[in-house]
Amino acid sequence: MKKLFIVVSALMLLASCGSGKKSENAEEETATPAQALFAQLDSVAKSGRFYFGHHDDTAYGHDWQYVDGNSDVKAVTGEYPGLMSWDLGWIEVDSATNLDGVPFDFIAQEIVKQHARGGVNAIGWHVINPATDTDAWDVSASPLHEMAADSLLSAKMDMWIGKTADFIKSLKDADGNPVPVVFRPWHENSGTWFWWGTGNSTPEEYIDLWKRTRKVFDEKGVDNVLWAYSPDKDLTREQYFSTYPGDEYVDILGADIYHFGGEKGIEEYKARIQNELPYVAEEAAKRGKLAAFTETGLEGLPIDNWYSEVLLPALNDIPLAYVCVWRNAEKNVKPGHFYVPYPGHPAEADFKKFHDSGKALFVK
Ligand code: BMA
Repeated sequence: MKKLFIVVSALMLLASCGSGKKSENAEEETATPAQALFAQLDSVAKSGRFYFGHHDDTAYGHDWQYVDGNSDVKAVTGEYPGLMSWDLGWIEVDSATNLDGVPFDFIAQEIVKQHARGGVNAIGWHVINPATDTDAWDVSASPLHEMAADSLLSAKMDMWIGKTADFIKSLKDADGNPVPVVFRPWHENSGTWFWWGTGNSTPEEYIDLWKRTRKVFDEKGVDNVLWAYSPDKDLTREQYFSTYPGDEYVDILGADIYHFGGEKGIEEYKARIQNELPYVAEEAAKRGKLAAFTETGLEGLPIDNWYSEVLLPALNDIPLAYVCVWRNAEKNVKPGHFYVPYPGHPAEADFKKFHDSGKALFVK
């Protein structure tokens, strides 16, 4: 779905849409790729539907890896997910593959293919701790406490951010036009498990990290990005906004909320959604932004009708641009770590029902 030349509405231009550049002539304007993606997501959310998303969808599945055109979602429903999510972790150290073994050139190709199908791509980044060079989960050192005063660390961070910026900027369709993507850095910061999260950064340091990220992207002229902010679960509105970078830095207000505890955890999961996503959607609307359920899922799908009887009712018509579940790791690599059913799994029929509900968008 190419929307490079669509006329955008004045309302849409109220949003910062990636580059923060606003139009003087809002009525008759050629949309930037980021604005076109914003409009695409906005119209879906306003129609009461959402793009269904799946992480690493075409890279590997429950019992396959790197088979051209394969997708567990497609194997079950006949269509690819409307949104594909990818991760740039390890691009910062010039690795050819990301932290889960997915080659960056494969990710770039799949992003272009998904865009050509009329689908959407979202990019996250599990960044290595720059103080220890280990991984994103290493909270033994808190580089953000040092960043402002440590010019070497600061330069290293900027260089790493620059590598993600270069990758995103390089995404072009077959005609050489930029492919717009959702970029969702510094996610789940309200949790304590990442080095940029609570306990390892003050709200000011976290917000400075967003400003730093944006500055590097802007200096490199990257404008094919919608920026997504996505803290975790169990947050009051005040807590959610205590680390919010600001309307000029964010296009999509998200939240990561998983279902834990199988059958017994259903009510807790629904309550967690109802406690957070309605105000996220309300604030997004008020600010001219989009809302999204940026990460969710039930690992191993022990509830056969989870998609139509737990997830869908829990969303309860909250206007969301997309709802993204996590990856289907290959069974020999990480057994039981999957979030959509594969052919033969007992949740298959229900996932088809979810697909046919008309609420969740998939692409051919
Ligand atoms: C986690 C798990 C890990 C993976 C990480 C980053 O939720 O899926 O196996 O390495 O995300 O993708």
